[in-house]
Formats: sequence, structure tokens, C-alpha cells
Amino acid sequence: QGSALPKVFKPKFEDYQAVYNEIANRLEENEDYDDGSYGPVLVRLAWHASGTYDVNTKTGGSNGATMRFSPESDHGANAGLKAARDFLEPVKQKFPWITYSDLWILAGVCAIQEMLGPDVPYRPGRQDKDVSACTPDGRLPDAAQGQDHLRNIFYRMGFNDQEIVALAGAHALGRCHTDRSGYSGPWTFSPTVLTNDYYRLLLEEKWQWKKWNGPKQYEDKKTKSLMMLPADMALVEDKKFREWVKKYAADNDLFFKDFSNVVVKLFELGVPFPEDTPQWVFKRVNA
Ligand code: CCH
Repeated sequence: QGSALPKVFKPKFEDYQAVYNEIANRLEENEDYDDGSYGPVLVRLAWHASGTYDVNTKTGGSNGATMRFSPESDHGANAGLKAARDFLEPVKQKFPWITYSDLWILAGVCAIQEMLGPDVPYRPGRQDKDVSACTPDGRLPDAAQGQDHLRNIFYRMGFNDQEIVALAGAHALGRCHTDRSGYSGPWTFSPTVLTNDYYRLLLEEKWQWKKWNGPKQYEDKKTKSLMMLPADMALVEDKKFREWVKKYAADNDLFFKDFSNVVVKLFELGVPFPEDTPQWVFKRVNA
């Protein structure tokens, strides 16, 4: 009698690795998209899904994927992330057993590893929530502000100064878009490869205000092709932050180690993993 019940599909490492491979193999499918890779915008999606966490109320975080819904999808900070969600929709269709919240974080992990970053261990088990779990606007950082704001926002997630600086190294990747945030340009010369260049450029280049009609941002004096946000410059203006910028600028291995640890912490904020949840490191496609 009981044998007539449908067998519940319990995905294993190989199943998640198959999702990883699918994403990895599609990252550069559209050479006209930005710098030729969806990697950076997938990292930003995973970060914005996670960075809504509040340690005090234990709300927000990557468990829920509530950015699928308005109002969260319409929050100013999330402008442009539809590109990442749309990119992942066919993956969800192909592997319907994975939750959106696990998929978005898996995509962030995949993008970091495929863009030659450190290994980022992954645990599955996030559950999707409905629109009522959307977080209020204002939980993600405002690029126009400085160190006090960064501390307020990231301390609320449960991070310290070192972790704030380590996370910011993700800005080695990708670029700003005038039709998303209003800002313009990449932070580094290799926006599809993760390196510690963000810190080196912050310290080594001369930065000046960009003269334009857009929001206040910096450009490098030499080539005028790179950018920094006011919130980026806060990391060299603030004494405590600056110490960590110097360490990461001098030591890519240290950056990779600390970045991996802090990104795992970010991606797991507020996720109630059962005790026996395995942790995996996916095999790279672009090794
Ligand atoms: Fe960021 N980020 N970010 N960021 N971010 C933007 C783009 C990316 C801030 C502001 C902006 C992190 C922290 C901060 C990425 C990863 C991370 C943009 C441009 C703004 C503005 C958006 C656009 O126009 O497309 C601020 C302020 C902070 C404060 O700390 C953290 C933490 C991470 C990840 C760990 C990535 C990647 C991008 C590039 C996205 C793309 O589409 O290329």
C-alpha cells in the first residue's frame, strides 16, 4: 500500500553540482551583456538577497527570496537585478526542485568561483517565503554615504569592521549602470575576474570628483575610466577601515581567505539549517 506513494526527490551533491554547471556554462552566453559575463550581477543578486538581514529581529536574509515580489523588487537598491533573476529563471525551470533562495545563492557562489575567486563552501536548505516576508526599504547600503552609515548597516547584519572591508572587495567585479543606480563605470580594469585590485586601486590611484550631471562619484585621475563611490572612498578615509584595505591590497591570499569566510557568513544570514546539513565545495567548470 505505502509503496504507491510517490517517492520524494531528495537532491544530493551531484544534483546541486549539475545546477552549478548549468549556470557556469551560461555565464558568458551573451557577449553583449556588460563585460561579457552575467557573473557580477549574479553576485550582486545573492548579496542583496542576503544583506537585508537584521540580527535583532532575525528578519530578512537569503532565506525566502522575497525579492521576487514587489515591493522588495522595486526598492531603489535592487534596480537592475531583474537581469539576474531573469537569467536564472530557465535554470529554475530545468531544475524545479531547487528553491529560488537556494538557487540565487548557488548562482553567487558559482559566479565567484568561475570568475577565479576563492572556493566558497555552500550549504543547501533555504525555503522560499511569500510576499509578506518582504523586508522594508532601506536595509541595503546607500552608496552616497560614508563610514557611519556603512557601520550602521553592516553592524545590523552582524558584521565587524574587518568583514565590512573584506566584503567590499567584491567591487573588483562588475560595474555601475546609469539606468540602475545612476552611477557609471567599473572599479577595476578586469571586472570579470576577482582579484584584490579594488584595494590596490583605492590606495594607489589619485581619485577626483567626476564632473558630470550624475550622482557624486569619483574617477581615477590617470585614465578617467575607473570609478569609486563615496561609500568606497570611506574605506580609505576611515582609519580603522584603511588598515584592512592596506592588508588586502598587499596580500591577495589573505583577501581570498577572508572574503570566502565573510561571503559564506553573508549568504547564510538568517538561514535555519538543520543540524545534519552538508557543506559542499563545487567543482569548477572554468578551472
Ligand atoms: Fe555593491 N554596488 N555595494 N557590493 N556591487 C554596485 C554594484 C555591485 C554598494 C553599492 C553598489 C557590496 C557592497 C556595496 C557588487 C557586490 C557587492 C552598485 C552599482 C552600487 C551603487 C549597481 C548598478 O548600477 O548596476 C554599496 C554602497 C556597498 C556598501 O558596502 C557588497 C558587500 C557586495 C558583495 C559581496 C557587485 C558584484 C556589483 C556589480 C554588479 C554588476 O551588475 O556589475
